[in-house]
Amino acid sequence: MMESADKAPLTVTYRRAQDPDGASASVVIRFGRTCGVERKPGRLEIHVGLEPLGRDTDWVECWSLPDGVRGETGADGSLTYLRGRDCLVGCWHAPLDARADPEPLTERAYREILSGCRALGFDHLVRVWNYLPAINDPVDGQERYRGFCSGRAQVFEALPEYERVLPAATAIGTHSDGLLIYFIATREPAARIENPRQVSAYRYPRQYGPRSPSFARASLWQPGPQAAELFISGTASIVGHESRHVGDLEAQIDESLRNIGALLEQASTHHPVRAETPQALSLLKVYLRHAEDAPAVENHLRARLGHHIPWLLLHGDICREELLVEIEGQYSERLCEALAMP
Ligand code: 3EB
Repeated sequence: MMESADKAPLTVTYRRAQDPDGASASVVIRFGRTCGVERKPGRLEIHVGLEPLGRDTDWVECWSLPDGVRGETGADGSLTYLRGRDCLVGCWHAPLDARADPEPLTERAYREILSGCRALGFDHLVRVWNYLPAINDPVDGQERYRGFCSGRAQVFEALPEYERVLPAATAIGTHSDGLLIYFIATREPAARIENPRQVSAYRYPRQYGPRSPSFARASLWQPGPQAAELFISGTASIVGHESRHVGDLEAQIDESLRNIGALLEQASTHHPVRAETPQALSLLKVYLRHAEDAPAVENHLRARLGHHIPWLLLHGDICREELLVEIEGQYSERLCEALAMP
């Protein structure tokens, strides 16, 4: 018998919007023009304001809790959440003036997210997705992404030993409106993993903004002795702290994949993770600055990764203006299930 702690605490799949198997998901993430969150009985529906790209665009992302459990939903101000046994999924959403500095709203969002997680008994933020419009536009002489980083850093940097509690993250510019942040929080802390090829984002030099981006390159959640969820942050063509291959889409993809490979190698020093190359990932999400690059990206990813890994292509702005593409991923280890297979 498998210990229930070794079951997937959260299974993430990409499905066709019409797939009836998606009906039992606890969290559904939809892509398109609108941005917001809907609370339904036993279910959250998160609308990310990023248009899907590529040959097939009718995908949704489904998250399921183990044993067909739906989870219990709730809301408190701008925060909507779904509570499972081992994890909390939340979504913070509020209108954001596309011409204003996002700093104060971001600070409020993170205060409310951290206090909400604590109040519900899930103290550890392991993975966060941040979406806001016009991320590269200047406001008061500074890129809006930098204001976002300042607001977020004010909350995280006030925590004791904050570098050890930063979540894995993605921050992408939408063509929609509002600040939308969704996240996974757990009862037990996750391990943080940094990339030896890159300066940790929270130590970026000041040339990238007055406050460093508050995120870990990856986080490793181990809900049981034989199970692990590795969340890989949005990963771009950055080596050290510098952007590489400016203007070269395929080289940026390859550099991002090398960075992901380096993270997997780091993660594989933690039992029970066994993956060492990006081909082992269970899912990928690719953000593309220019919609017209989609066919080239699909071809290149197929050449590098084959046909087996599901990926989604989304139209969004990377938070360094010179970068064309960013890739995030997830890797799930289920040692028991894998050994049980013939
Ligand atoms: C980078 O590595 C690229 O601010 O939360 C990637 C993932 C990036 C997350 C964030 C930013 C963030 O700096 C940008």
